[in-house]
Amino acid sequence: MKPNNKTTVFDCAIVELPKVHNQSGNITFVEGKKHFPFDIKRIYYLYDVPGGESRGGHAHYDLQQFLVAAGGSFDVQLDDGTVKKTFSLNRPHYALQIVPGIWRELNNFSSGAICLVLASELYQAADYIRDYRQFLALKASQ
Ligand code: T46
Repeated sequence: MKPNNKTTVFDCAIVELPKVHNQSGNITFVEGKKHFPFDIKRIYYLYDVPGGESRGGHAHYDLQQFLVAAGGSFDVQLDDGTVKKTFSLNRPHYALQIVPGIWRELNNFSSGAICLVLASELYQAADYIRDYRQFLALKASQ
C-alpha cells in the first residue's frame, strides 16, 4: 500500500445529506456512489464515549470515510502534516468527508454522542498509521 501523502485538509469537507421531514420526524439516507464517491463496505459507530475522552489519533493509508454526528456533538481535528483544521459535527444530516492520508483526533464528545462512520473498506489493521512522527515523515516524503 502506498501512502496518500499528497492529500490535504482542504480535500476534506462537510457535505449535506438528504433529509426528509414530516410531522413524525426526520429521515436521512445515503446511497454509496450516489451521495458518496465510493461504495460503503463498512459501517461502525462510536458511542458511550466518556466525557473528556478522545478517539482517533491516527491516519489511514487508503480508507475513505464520512463521519456523521448521528446523535449529540463532537469535534474532529484534521491534520495533513502542515495545516490543522477543526470541524464541529452536531447535525445528523451533515457528514464530514475524510480522505486518506489525514491525521484525525476526535474530542469534545457531548453526553450521548454517536459518531457514525461510513467507510470505503473493510477493517485492516495495516491500513492505520498510529505513529505521528511516522505520519509526518510519510507526508514529507512526496
Ligand atoms: C476512525 C475513527 C473515527 C475493529 O476490530 N474493527 C473495526 O472496524 C474498527 C473501526 C475497530 N476495530 C477494533 C480495533 C481496535 O482494537 O476496535 C478497537 C478500537 O479501534 P480504534 O482504536 O481504531 O478506535 P478509534 O475510535 O480511535 O478509531 C475509529 C476507527 O478505527 C478509525 O478508522 O477514523 O474511529
